[in-house]
Amino acid sequence: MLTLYGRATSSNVQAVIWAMNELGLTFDRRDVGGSFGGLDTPQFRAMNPHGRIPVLMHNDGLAIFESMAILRYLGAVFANAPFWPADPVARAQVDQWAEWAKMDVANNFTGPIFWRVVRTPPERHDHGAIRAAVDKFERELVSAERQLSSRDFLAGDELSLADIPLGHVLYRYFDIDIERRDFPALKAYYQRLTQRPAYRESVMISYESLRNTI
Ligand SMILES: N[C@@H](CCC(=O)N[C@@H](CS)C(=O)NCC(=O)O)C(=O)O
Repeated sequence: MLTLYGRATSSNVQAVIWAMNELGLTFDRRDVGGSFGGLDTPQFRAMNPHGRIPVLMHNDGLAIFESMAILRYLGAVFANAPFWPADPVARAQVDQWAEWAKMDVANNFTGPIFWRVVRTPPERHDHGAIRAAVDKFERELVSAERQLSSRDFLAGDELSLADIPLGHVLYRYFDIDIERRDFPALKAYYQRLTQRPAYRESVMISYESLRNTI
């Protein structure tokens, strides 16, 4: 049995929900974090000492925190190539893009851009900081644009674990009120993602409850 702890509006939770839906897994989800609270209880801290979501509980015994660790665990237990190949060389080719997408794409979006544009009230917007953050983020997207010019997905022609940390931030990137550079291959990739039921139901959900909350 799989139980996921985390509110559905958390981008890191969405990454895990999207992967589980792509893999056709059945799971329960408990709303914690944000306005639901519950991250400071001894029970939650026993699962994640950092008090953050997502946390995945497998078979009421194993609790895993950190979204990328959870994704790799799900890949190892429930998937194979092309999502998460067993062969170490093929897996490394997926993993190098997954690591880059989390560290250099997702981490340069959520706090630096989404929090500043959506979670911060407009009268406190720091337009210079927002522009600098978007420029930095888009410098990373240049690599994605180049990679996606010759294949349908980040690490090949089919969806893999590498697409999760890149793809889950794109809905908000393309939806929020900012000026964006033109990335034709990335835009076409995003359109392909929006055709996937798992992406629509896990990632393309309202973030209005997060507006002006910091
Ligand atoms: N590196 C962690 C980051 C986890 C994280 O920052 N989670 C946020 C939500 S996206 C959180 O727990 N925020 C507190 C809250 O929602 O109350 C991961 O990828 O899982």
